[in-house]
Amino acid sequence: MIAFQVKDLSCGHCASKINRALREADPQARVYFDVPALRVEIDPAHADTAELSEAITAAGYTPVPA
Ligand SMILES: [Cu+2]
Repeated sequence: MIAFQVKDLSCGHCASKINRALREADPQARVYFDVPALRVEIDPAHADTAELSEAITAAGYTPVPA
């Protein structure tokens, strides 16, 4: 499991944008959000931490490994 704190993850709309970006990077990944905790957890099929971080950044958010 790979986890990030995303301080600008403020609502379900943000979560859906991040989810879409992560699934483009790794279509088989399992993605779990805890919006109140500003946290996303990914159980990847093949992507590594750097690739997932880049996908979140490209979607316009700022992930910090957690
Ligand atoms: Cu939002």
